[in-house]
Parts: sequence; structure tokens; C-alpha cells
Amino acid sequence: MAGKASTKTAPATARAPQVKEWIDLRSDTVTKPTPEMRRAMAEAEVGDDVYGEDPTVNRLEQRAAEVFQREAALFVPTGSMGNLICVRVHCDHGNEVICESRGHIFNFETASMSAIAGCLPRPVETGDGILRWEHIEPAIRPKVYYRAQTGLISLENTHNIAGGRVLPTEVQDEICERAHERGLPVHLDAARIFNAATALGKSVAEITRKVDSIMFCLSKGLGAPVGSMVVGTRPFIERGRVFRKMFGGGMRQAGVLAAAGLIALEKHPPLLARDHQKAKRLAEALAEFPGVRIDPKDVETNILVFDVSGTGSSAPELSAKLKQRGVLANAIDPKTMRMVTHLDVSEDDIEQAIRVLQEVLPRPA
Ligand code: TLP
Repeated sequence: MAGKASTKTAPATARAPQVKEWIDLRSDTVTKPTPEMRRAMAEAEVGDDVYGEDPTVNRLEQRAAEVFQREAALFVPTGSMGNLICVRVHCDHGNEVICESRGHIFNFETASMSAIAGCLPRPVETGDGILRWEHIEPAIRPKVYYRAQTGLISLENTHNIAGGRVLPTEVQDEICERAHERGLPVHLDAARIFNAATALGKSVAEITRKVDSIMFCLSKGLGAPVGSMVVGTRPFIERGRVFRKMFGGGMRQAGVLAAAGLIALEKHPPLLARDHQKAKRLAEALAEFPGVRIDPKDVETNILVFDVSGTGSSAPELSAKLKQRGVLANAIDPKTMRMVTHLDVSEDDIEQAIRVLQEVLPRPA
């Protein structure tokens, strides 16, 4: 492991890449490219993608469109830029974007929808993170010229901070049908849509078929080092291409990144089921500790969000204690922690993380 982490447990003589220091449960963004990805990156055919001449990027865009059964796709550097592009294409300045109050687009994207796209988020509380039509309808603005106008409904599937919850397809479909009757588009922050598809046993095309635009990430559970995709109609993607350039995301020989993305897209979706099993095992162990609040039934994918306020430690304190023992996990707020399983944590790592939790948390009676 590079950087600071490599000094932690490595004996002075060890070669850093051979030493496994941390069990990193902070996010599924932390995965390193596999040897197969690195080979593909080294050998990738490239060209200038701003001229549309990178064959590997073009192949990735075509494959993403095919997998989602849509007309076109656009390779973007990050999920955040992908979401921003979609907001900008769908909305006019001054529009409101209805989203779930713990949604990524509202909380973790540096207010870009306001700062750059000129839109106002209209966050709606749901409790369980499942945004339903009955939450959305009262938040839609009346069509009166002196009121802000609703421009977009933005959904998130799986819902990150709601603990990787899967948005049921019938709920999502109903939102789309009702929104379309009202003339409103629906965007899907589908950063982890392959996790949702795995949990539901359905294809990503089937569970996204009614939304107007999709942003999904190659760089999360699918394990690519960089990159996300926007998927939609051809005119939507062509408008999106303009805004990608405007936001500084016009990449040149990006085929070196797209090559890893293609492997993530083609080969890694079947691996996600294992991440879900690891998360379930961790959830079942966590649920045994007095003062930890988590229901393993709610852990549907690879993310665990749990309340530690009854343990005598705050979430940042617990995070620090785990780190001293080689386990990385983030506090979301003073009471709540998140752990995320991924390709680079093994079943043995999970057992080791559970042993470390036994050292730092009050023991079951
Ligand atoms: N999520 C990251 C952090 O930003 C919180 C993580 O570690 O989970 N949508 C969703 C649902 C996401 O979880 C993320 C990243 C994004 C969009 C943004 O993707 P990037 O990081 O590529 O901009």
C-alpha cells in the first residue's frame, strides 16, 4: 500500500505491495485495480476523446448503453460530475430538484447543483430512505409563475446513507409514471445499481427502465480505479457531452481508464453477491454487541450504517479505536458509523474486523 499507510505494520525490510496493513471498510471506492485491469490499461488503444477518437472510451460507452438498453452513454470522471451533468441537462436555473434528505446529491456533492447548475435542492424526509410518490407529490411546486418551479426528481438506488437500501422497482416505476404525467423528468443516482440488481435478482436494464437518466459508477463495487457513466437518450447524452466539457471533464487519452472500466462492467457484477454476504456476516456480528443498533435484515447490499450511541463511545471515538487496531471505518455523525464491503476485503478480513470489534466494544452479556 502506498503513502502513509505503508509504514504502519510493515517491517523495515518488507516490500510495501506485499504487506496487507489495513482492513479498509471506509468505502467501496478504495479498491485497487486488479492485475487484469492494469494489463488492460497498459495495452489500451487510445485516441483523443474530445474529438471522439478514443476507441476504448467509445467501446465502453457503447457497452454501457447496451447493458442498460438505452441509446447512448457518456464516460465521466466521477459520479458527482455525472449527477451534476444530468441536473444541468434536465433543469433551468432557478428550478428545484426533489431528492431524499440523506441523498448523496444533496449532502456530498459540494452543493454543485446550486453553485454550478443554479438549482435549489428540495430535500424530503422519509425515515427509511425509500422515497415514495406520497413524499414527492406534496413537494412539487404549483405551476404559478412567481413560485420556484420543480425541474427534476432525483432518486438514489441503492441509497448510500440509508445503509445501502434498495429502492423497490415498483416504487421507482410508480414515481416515474406519476412524474411523467406531471411533465417532470426523473434522474437516478445509480452509483451502486449493480448492487441493487444483485439484491433483486434482476437486470440493471429492468430496474432502471422508466427513469429518464442514469448515472452509475464503475469505481465503487465494480472495482475500477476511476470513472462513472451517464446513460440516456442520444440527444440527452449529446447535451451532457457539452456540459461535461464545460465542467472540465473533457478527457483526452481516457482509454487507459476506460479499459479498466470495461473489465469492471463486463466481469465484476457477478462478484457483488460475495460483498453482500460479507456485509450480512458483519451485520449479524455487530447486532450482537450491546449498544449497537443495526438490524441485519435491513442490510440488503454492501453498506452497513449503524448507531453506536449505546456503546459508551461516540462514532469518531470508535473509529479511532478501530484504526489503532488496523480497521478503517468512517463515522457519519457523532452517533452513526458506516462500513462498506468490497472486492479488496476478504471473508478472513471480515472475521478479523469482528475480532477487533470484540476488543473495542462492550462484550455481549
Ligand atoms: N460516495 C462516496 C462518498 O462521497 C460518500 C462513498 O464513499 O460512498 N452517488 C452516490 C450514491 C455515492 O455514494 C457517491 C460516492 C457518488 C454519487 C459520487 O461518486 P464520486 O465519488 O465518483 O464523485
